Order: sequence, then structure tokens, then C-alpha cells
Amino acid sequence: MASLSKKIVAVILGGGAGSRLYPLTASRSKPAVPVAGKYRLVDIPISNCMNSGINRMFVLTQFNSASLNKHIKNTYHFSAFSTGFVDILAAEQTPDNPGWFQGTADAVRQSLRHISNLDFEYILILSGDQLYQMDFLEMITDHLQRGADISIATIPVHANDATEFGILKTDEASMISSFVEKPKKDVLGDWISATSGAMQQQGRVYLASMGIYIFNKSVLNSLLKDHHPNATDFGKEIIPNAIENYKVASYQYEGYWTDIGNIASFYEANLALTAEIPEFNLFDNSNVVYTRPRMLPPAKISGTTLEKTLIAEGSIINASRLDHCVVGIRARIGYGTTVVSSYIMGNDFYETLEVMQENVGKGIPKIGIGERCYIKDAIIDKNCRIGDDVRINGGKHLENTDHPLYSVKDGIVVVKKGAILPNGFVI
Ligand code: ADQ
Ligand code: ADP
Repeated sequence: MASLSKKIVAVILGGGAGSRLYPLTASRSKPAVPVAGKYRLVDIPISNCMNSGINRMFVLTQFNSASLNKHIKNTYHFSAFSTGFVDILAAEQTPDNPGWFQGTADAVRQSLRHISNLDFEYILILSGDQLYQMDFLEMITDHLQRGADISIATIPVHANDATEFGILKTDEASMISSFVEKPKKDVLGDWISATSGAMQQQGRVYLASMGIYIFNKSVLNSLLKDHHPNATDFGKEIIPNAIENYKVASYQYEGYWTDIGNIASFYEANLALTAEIPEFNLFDNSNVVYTRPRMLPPAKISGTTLEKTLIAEGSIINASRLDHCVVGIRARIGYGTTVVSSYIMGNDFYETLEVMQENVGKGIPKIGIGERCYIKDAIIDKNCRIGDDVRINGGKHLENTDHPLYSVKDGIVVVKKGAILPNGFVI
């Protein structure tokens, strides 16, 4: 097995020009978005690779933010005896290419000249915005056993979700026979598959592409460079074309997997971690989710009623009640405050008592969340200063808006990174 993992290079698609996670991506690249209190989005695919023995990874991103660089540099060290690395490849201007990656296939094509120098046989292409734990060596073993040119990880989904994904059908040997990217509702009837009994009971009868691909090196090269040199997207162009000329296998997966590419799904996936037995298991000896070691003190909590809440290290919590919350590193929440169904990302630094005093004198709230606040259905980005008696009552009654200090998307209030909400502010 060890030698098989050495034949693989992983490419993590770190996000397009898209704004689906705005405002979390207003000042950082998508892979650097904080998730689950102490991780970054990019830690999920990287950890899956490392847990599968794959240790050569490229992260493709539109812009190389300082926070992404710092996180990767400070987290993923490999010893001199290892071939491992995590390299960031940012879109770059070249004489024949004026700007950004035009789509997923274009991103991989433009990066091939850096990747091709390496010795490998298979390329594993991963999305940067999904929450799941998967052993990629099982997938590559299946790929080899079936003599496939390309393998796509697939998962049964419900009709409500099917229009968001690439949907496919397979033959008796689980080879993909047809593929449609994000089909319209009215044609879904043509795309039903015979999924397992358990999946059928949940109404999950459409086989969706998880956007996780294994390509034989030569196949990827000829598809991207020779046959479709202008194609920009895997789901829309490369995959539907490939099934006609290559052996494309479906590797079916039925474990927990969720796309966290927009604010609503990002929020849901974070809050789902507060369940008694979450489907995404952070408490797993054999599937560690790696992140940057920070040497923070233990969380300090006083007088707080806690219900289904995750609290990251370094936090100082004096709130009255936290109910269904994920509270990130170095968070500070003051006396008398109640937070319900929210993700508080925490802070990048501590303020000294003197600085706090000085700021309060100038009318600037302390870093963190003040006293007697009520916060519900919200995401509070890092380094916010929320004063006393602030009320954020998220929910479907709020319209989508973009205010300088916060955005509302699908009823979820996202307070922007570093925003200052003065005492008594109401959303
Ligand atoms: P989507 O998720 O809608 O569908 P896309 O927006 O292309 O596809 O994103 C795939 C991944 O690539 C995401 O992680 C995204 O951030 C990243 N990405 C997008 N454009 C990029 C760019 N220009 N440079 C770098 N990274 C970029 C895809 C497939 C579907 C499949 C779903 C599963 O097309 O068939 O069902 O993924 O989630
Ligand atoms: P983000 O989480 O939004 O991507 P960064 O990773 O860029 O943010 O910032 C995190 C780092 O920045 C922290 O490790 C911290 O050292 C530093 N930092 C940011 N703001 C401050 C500040 N005002 N004072 C001291 N350090 C800061």
C-alpha cells in the first residue's frame, strides 16, 4: 500500500472567483476560512490525504492570501526523510494567460507545468469545500482493480439536492454510462439509479458526483492539453466528454459527506458538530484532522449554562448561556450574554487589560462579545468587537442584505471579520 500512495499526487481546488462564501472570503482565500472552531477548510482534504498515506499535495487558489500561506507553512512540515509537501499554487499571469483560473479544469491545466515535474502515475483531484472523511487508498485500489482511466467518487442524493450536483448513471459493472452537470428539476426522472435499500428508504436515488476524481496521468494530460484545450470546467465539459472515450468508473460512497460551499451549508455543517454523535467525527483516533498547533491555554468558563456546545482552547467565557454553538479559539464572551445556534470564530490575539481599558475609554468595545448580548442564528467572523447589549436575532424573517458590518444570507447573520458593533446595536 505504501508504494501505491507514492504514485499519487493530490490537487486540492481551493476556490474560484466565486462569492458563495462571501463575506467570509472578503479578505482571505477560501481554503483559509476557519471551520469547526480551530481548523481551516483546507485542513479537511489535506488530513484525508495524510490519513490515506498521500503526502504530496498542491492547493490551487485564486489568490495567495497571507493567512493561507502562514497556515500551510506553520502546519504541514515533513521531515527530511519524507517526500511530503503541501504547496500553494496561485493563479498567475503568464504571457499566454492574462489572469485567473477560468474554472476547475483550467486551474489544473495551468498548474500542470508545476505538477508534471514530479514522478507520479495518478492524480487525485479534490474540492476544497467539503466536510467528510474518506480513505483515498480504497478508491485508488478500486480504480486499479477495475482498470479504469478515470474514477469519480459518487454518493446517492435526494431529489432536493440532485439539481446542485453532477448526476450520473452506471452500467452493471459500475462504469459511468451517462453524466449531466446540475440537471434541471423537470428532467430528473430520467436520472434515477438503483441505489441500496437503505439509500432508497431515504429517497436518495440519484447518483451524484462528489467532485473527487482520480485520473491516470496520461489521460488527464491528453484530455486537458490535446482534446479539450479550451475546456474550463470538469463537471460541465471534461467529465461528460470523457465518458465517451475512456473507462470512467463510479466509486460509490455512503458515508457522511457534505458540500460546504455556501453560507447556509457552511453554517449547518458547523452546527451539526454539536450533535450528541456528529456524523463528522472529530473524536477519531485513526482519522485525525490536522491543523496548526497553537500552544493555547485551556478554555476558562464561569457561570455559563452550556447545551451542545463546542469550545475551542484559549477561550474566556462568562456568558449566561450557550446553546448549540461552536466557539472558536481565543473567543471572549461577557457576563449575561446568551448565544444560540451560532458559530463564533474567535480571535487571532488577546488584548491586554490596559488596551481594553484604553479602548473602552475611546468608546471601542473590547475584542470579542460584550455583556448582556443576545445572539441567535449567526456567524461571527474573527476579531469582531461586539459591545454590550447588542442584539442579533437571525432567522428567516431577515432579508438578504449586505451592510458594511454584516451580511444576511438565508436568514443567517454573518458579522464581518474585525467588525465593530457598538453598545446596543440591533440586527
Ligand atoms: P461545484 O461544486 O458546483 O460542482 P465548482 O464550483 O466547479 O463546482 O467547484 C469545485 C471545487 O473547485 C470547489 O472546491 C471550488 O471552490 C473549486 N474551484 C472552482 N473554480 C475554481 C478555480 N477557478 N480555481 C480553483 N478552484 C476552483 C462540482 C462538480 C459537480 C459535483 C460537485 C460536488 O462540477 O459535478 O457534483 O462538485 O460538490
Ligand atoms: P484569518 O483567520 O482571518 O485568515 P490571519 O490568519 O491572517 O487571519 O491572522 C491570524 C494571525 O494574525 C494570528 O496568528 C495573529 O498572530 C495575527 N494577528 C492578526 N491581527 C492581529 C492583531 N491585531 N494583533 C496581533 N496579532 C494579530
